Order: sequence, then C-alpha cells, then structure tokens
Amino acid sequence: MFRKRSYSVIVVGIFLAMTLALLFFGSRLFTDIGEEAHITQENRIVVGVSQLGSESGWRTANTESVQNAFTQQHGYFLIFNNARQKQENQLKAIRSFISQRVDYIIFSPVVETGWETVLQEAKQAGIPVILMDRNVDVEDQSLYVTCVGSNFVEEGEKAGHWLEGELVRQRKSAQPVNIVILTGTEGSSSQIGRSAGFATVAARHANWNILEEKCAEFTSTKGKEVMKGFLRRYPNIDVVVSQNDDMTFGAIEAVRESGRTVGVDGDIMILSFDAVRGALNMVADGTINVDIECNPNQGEYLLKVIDMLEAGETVEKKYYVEEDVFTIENVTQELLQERTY
Ligand code: GYE
Repeated sequence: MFRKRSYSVIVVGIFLAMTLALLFFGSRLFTDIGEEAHITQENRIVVGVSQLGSESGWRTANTESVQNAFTQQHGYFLIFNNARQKQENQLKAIRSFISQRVDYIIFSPVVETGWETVLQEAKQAGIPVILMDRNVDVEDQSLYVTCVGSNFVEEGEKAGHWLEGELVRQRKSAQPVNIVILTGTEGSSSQIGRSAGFATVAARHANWNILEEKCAEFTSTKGKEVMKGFLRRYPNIDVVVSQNDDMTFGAIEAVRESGRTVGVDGDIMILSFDAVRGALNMVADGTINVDIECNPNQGEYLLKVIDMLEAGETVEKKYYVEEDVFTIENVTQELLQERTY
C-alpha cells in the first residue's frame, strides 16, 4: 500500500514537472523569434548580415571588419550568417532576417542575379537593405538603399593600365603577349567588373592575345588546378591575370611546379587583385608583379551609412571604398607591418 502510494506520488510529480516545463519552454517557442531578438537587444539597432562565404583571405578580413563594426559598444545587435557560397542559403538567411523583423539587412550577394523576389519581400516588410562588397542586378533600384563596395571595373582597368606601362618599360609593347585569366565566381560583381575593365584596355592592343579565361572560383585550390590546365595547353604564357590573391597563390605553385619562374625577374608576369598581406609580401620580394588593392574594411563605411539613415539623411546609391595599386616600388615595411589582414 505504502509502496503504491509513493509510486503514484512520483508519477504525479513527473507529470507536474513536465507540464511546467512545457508551459515554460512552450511559451518561449511560440514567442515570435523576432520579438525575442527585440527583447534581448533593447535599444540597440538590429542588423542581419548575410555573408556569402569564406572562400578567401579577403573574405575573412571583410567578415572581421563587419563583426568589429556592429558591436554592442557601437549600439548594435548583430545577427550574422555565413551562406557558404550558396545563393539559396543567402535567400534563407535574408528571409529569416525579415521574419525576425531586424532593423537593417546587409548582404554581400554571391552573384548579381536572382534577388528580386526576396528584396521585394524585404521592401514590403519595410526593412532597408544595404549591399556590401558586391552588387545586384535588379531593374527596380528602390529594392535596396545603397551599396558599399569597390569599383570593380576600375580595378580591372588598373590591371590593364599597369600592364600597358610595364610593356612599354620593357620595350615589349609591339611584340605578341600571351595572357591567361583566372576569373572569380562566375556572375559575381567582382568577376564581371574586373573582367570587363581589363577587357576594355586589352581591346586597345592588337598584340595582347588572351589565350583563355577560366573560372577558378576565387580559391587557391581551384587556382592551382586551372593554372595547371593552362600550362598544359599553352607552352608560351607571358602573363597571368588572377582575379584574387588566393587563386594567385595556387597559380604560382602550379607555375613553379612546371619548372617556370614568376614575377619581376621571372618567365611569367603575375597580376593579382586584393592585396592581402601574404600577397603584399610576395609583391615586396618580386614574386607578384602588381597587386590591385581591394579594400575589405567596409564595416566603418556601413556604420556611417546607417548613422546617416538613422538621422533621416539621404544617402548615395553607391559608396566606393578607397583602394591603391601595389608594386615592388611602393610596398614598404611599414605598410606590411600595419596591414591587419
Ligand atoms: O576579391 C575575393 C573574394 O567580391 C571583392 O571576393 C570580393 C572578392 C575578392 O572572395 O577574394
């Protein structure tokens, strides 16, 4: 009898505990996730950032810049998502930001097309969208407020202009020059712009033979693989244009393994983009001929833009970050030491 009673007390106890747990956690579950975000961050500005991936050193620096900008001390609550190179993941992240009713959506679009519907949804929800790094190709420009990033066409032209000057300097501007191009993620603003910019300069030179242009996805592994293919197909490459430093690192390995040399005193000229510290070291020692800088420190620019929007000011449709061109002449020890990425 005694035993039976204690057994039923335990059963009732467990039942009560489970009911209480259900009530507590259930109510939390049914709370709108958005409200939860709004409760936890009180007066802070809630920013949802969809980063496209972590394919390169540049991207890592860009992510750090954003995370250092949208901090609690600066008055922000940051919801960060890494899309791992997939547009569908970015679409999911943006939709979740909308349902969480964030104050701003910031994203770096992996490619330019395919954003209309989701941007329309953000607009209907009244959430301003700011593009970072890359751009979108949409007819309705009101679908985003502004874009903070680089002038990729100009970067491509800078590479072309540098090559023009260098060939004159080497008294080679009249002889055939064989060029291969490693391009970044197909359909991304950085790929489209850099290709177009370089192509306009190349079109002015009948002696520039572009042997092949091939996508290596902005990664070192792919850069090496694609470069190996180029070297197999073309025995007489003079110039490699590589649309980011990571691909350049891979390409240099491939050239060296083939028994040829690179850089200022080498067989093959290397033109790169980004100018991360590892690459600048290679500019300083003559391995890379020129590096067209692409500035990943966009966090501070984004902070300024949001400050303006919060103050009710009108913002420009595009803000370009400051960028330089580096060769062995202007990469100083001081610059290398100061470089944070
Ligand atoms: O050059 C590359 C990165 O869009 C500017 O993307 C960016 C490019 C950058 O992965 O390294």
